[in-house]
Amino acid sequence: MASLRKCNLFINGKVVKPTGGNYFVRENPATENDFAQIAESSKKDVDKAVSAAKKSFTTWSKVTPSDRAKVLLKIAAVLGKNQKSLAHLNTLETGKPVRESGLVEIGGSIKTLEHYAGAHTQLNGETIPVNENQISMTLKEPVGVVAQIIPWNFPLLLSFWKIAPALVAGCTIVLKPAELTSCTIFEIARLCSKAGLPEGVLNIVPGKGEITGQALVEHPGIDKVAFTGSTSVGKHVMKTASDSVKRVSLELGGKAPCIIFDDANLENAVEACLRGGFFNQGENCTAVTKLMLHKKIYKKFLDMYVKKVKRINIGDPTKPGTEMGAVISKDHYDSVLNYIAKGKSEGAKVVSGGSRPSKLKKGYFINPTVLENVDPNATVACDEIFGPVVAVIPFSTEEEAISIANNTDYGLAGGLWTNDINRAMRVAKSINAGYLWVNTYGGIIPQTPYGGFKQSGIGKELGREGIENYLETKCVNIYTGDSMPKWYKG
Ligand code: TAP
Repeated sequence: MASLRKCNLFINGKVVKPTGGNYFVRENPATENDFAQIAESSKKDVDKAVSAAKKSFTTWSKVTPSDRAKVLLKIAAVLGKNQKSLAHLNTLETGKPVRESGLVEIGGSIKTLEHYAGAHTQLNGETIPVNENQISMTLKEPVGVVAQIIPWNFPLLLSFWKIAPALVAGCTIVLKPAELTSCTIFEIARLCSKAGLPEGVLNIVPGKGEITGQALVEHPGIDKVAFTGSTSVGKHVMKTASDSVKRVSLELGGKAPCIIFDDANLENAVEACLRGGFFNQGENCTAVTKLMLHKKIYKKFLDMYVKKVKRINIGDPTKPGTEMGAVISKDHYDSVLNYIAKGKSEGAKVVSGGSRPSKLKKGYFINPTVLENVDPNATVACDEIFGPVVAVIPFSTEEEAISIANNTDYGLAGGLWTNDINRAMRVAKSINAGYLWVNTYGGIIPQTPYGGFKQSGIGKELGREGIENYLETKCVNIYTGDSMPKWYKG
């Protein structure tokens, strides 16, 4: 135990031990070796973190937006300086290839910080012409102390999608990382302090969802909850937050369709759908999991695709050349393999993968898996598997494609490939999801608003909308007339 990395709490600018003294052990999913001890924050710890955030709100909310932006840029610079070591740590706790940790988790976090530093100029309200004796104006005010709850698939990037806009808006934060991936964000909190973030502005409380997360969502000192995670936990969070009418934004699960029409550029589509399906081991809420192929190009596309899927280099995620790593945990590994078995039992044919790679004896590795001829109502076509499993579904007409794409309670993301611009617009308007790609797939950039329809969530992150999550709009009405019109006669 003594040699394990220790991940504690970060409250009021200081590293703090959990009040109950409890830790749980996290293993490295690629080696199955114990890797870190993670603090279990109690209700008392959550109280302390919320008090620190509340106290610092009185000063941070008054710092000018341009000075807040300077701090964001300093944090971005510190992340850049430590990119290599942070990427390594991120890979140890997630199992993802270090290339993805560096480029996407750390690189994407830096871009998000830089984008929101620029957004400090967008905190303006407006003036509204009412009548000659009244000026009405809106003021944009920080919402207050926010709870941010993060899943394990992109522990850093998804943290900064929330941290950056909240900070520039003037909010203070208590963040709960996923219990499986708390180490990198804990390191970052320390780096943020070094970069000049005042104490108490960003507090980190690692721990279990049902204890630490629950205490945070219930806490009367929290003004807003920003949650990313599964739809089932999201529903519970929304119910809990309703007791005190906390503001809530939810980024939840997905089951993204990607439709390839018969006039598409197949080479490009194959390339993008590879990344779309297997990037981050498929542990990605926008992963292409319903790959829908027009019957005319079904065989040609599938042959090209499967050939490339089989060449994906899976293995030790700390090596720079590795293209796919391990899934997050033993439980998740079992769940993904169960879905593959279910797919087979419901009639799908495995044309690639389907099991762990024989060359890898330890670690939660699953070969990139393609299931073909999947019925649109089969379990693997409807449930979010959240692993390296792509269900291939044939279709004949545009109407049929749209109907299969929308045959889900989710509505997060999707893609379509065609060289017919009219069809592209028609289909894009018909897909009931919040974030679409046409003739490309994947890559969510901070300038664009991202969020789900239906049971994939409420609200948007990123873009201009992302900052609105952390602002209240106050309307101030000023009377400028000389005498007050009479309402009563007397
Ligand atoms: P969840 O199991 O829902 O966990 C998400 C977070 O909620 C974790 O930090 C978890 O804590 C915490 N939590 C659990 N119970 C809670 C409670 N009662 N009160 C407050 N917080 C609680 O999701 P996951 O397995 O980590 O992540 C995978 C899911 O996230 C997938 O459905 C995926 O689609 C979704 N996701 C969505 C997006 C967007 S942007 N839409 C992005 C990434 C992932 P512990 O883990 O510590 O228990």
